[in-house]
Amino acid sequence: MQTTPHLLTKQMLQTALPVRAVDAHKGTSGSVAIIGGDDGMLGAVLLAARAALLSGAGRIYAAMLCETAPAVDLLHPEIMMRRPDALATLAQLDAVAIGPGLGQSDAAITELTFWLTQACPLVLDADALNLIAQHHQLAELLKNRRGQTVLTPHAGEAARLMGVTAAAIQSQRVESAVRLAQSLHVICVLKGAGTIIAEQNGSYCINTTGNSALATGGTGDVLTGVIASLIAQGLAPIQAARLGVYVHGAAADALVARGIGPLGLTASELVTAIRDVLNQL
Ligand code: NPW
Ligand code: AMP
Ligand code: MG
Repeated sequence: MQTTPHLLTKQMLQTALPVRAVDAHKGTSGSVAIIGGDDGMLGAVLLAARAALLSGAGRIYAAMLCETAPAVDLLHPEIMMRRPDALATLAQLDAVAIGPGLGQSDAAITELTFWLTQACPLVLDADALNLIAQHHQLAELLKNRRGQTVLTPHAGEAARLMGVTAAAIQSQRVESAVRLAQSLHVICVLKGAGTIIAEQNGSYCINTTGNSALATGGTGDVLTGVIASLIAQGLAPIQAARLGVYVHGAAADALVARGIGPLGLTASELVTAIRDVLNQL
């Protein structure tokens, strides 16, 4: 493990932005799918999908497990709603995020199992992490994936994955993130104040943006959508994780500077602010 922490700064990211060529078309801007949304948690998928859209991906698909999933996102009809099983037949998905509001049903396990065996880059969040913590066979599939994987646990989810308490994770954040990256063969984004992005080789960096206005429902789902969108636009997963975490925090900082928060900042407002930050970086 490196001995000096690398603080994640703007200068480290300016050379790693998605490039939109003059002759770009939606196909070259990347296709991304977000999967989750069991009963009562449809908003998690909508937030992630909207974040993917406003972060620049060309085609965004959203799939919800809930039987009564809406046919369209009326705020963002750009997003293409699909039944989860219909995603499997799509010709090309450049990144898939699974977990926001996914729940822990048998259908959720079936979905996760399928995507863990696919080669496309994956972002795993929320209930996908809870399922992996509970089912040994899912953890084995994850370790043996062909494609790259980004995990985005908060301290509670990291604790479940490692079989320890959230307090233990918080007292050893860098070590926990690196250990998860190494044991599960992933890039680990350990969220919270000073989010850590750790790699399998023991390298890590610590984010310098963000504030406690982010301590509200849905902000983690937004981060998942941003990272998946950046991967779909061609960034290496490690660059997408770093840039995604940085702009997510910077957007919250910009909102608070405008008096939107620390109290009452919403995940939806964060999505729009992330677009501003990405275009101004
Ligand atoms: P305590 O007791 O609160 O201190 P869960 P979740 C513990 C979806 N959502 N950061 C914490 O302890 C998500 O996508 C849907 C965070 C508690 O025991 C998931 O699928 C929304 N937690 C699902 O809901 C908006 C910490 O962990 C537990 C912690 C559940 O996700 C909301 C909380 O984690 C949400 O995103 C820390 N630093 N330390 C929607 N609009 O549809 C300890 N904990 O049980 O995984 O719950 O994160 O809300
Ligand atoms: P989740 O717990 O999955 O909803 O994710 C919450 C998001 O908000 C993550 O990106 C966290 O890093 C961020 N966040 C929550 N609380 C804080 C805090 N006190 N300071 C900075 N970032 C935070
Ligand atoms: Mg979350």
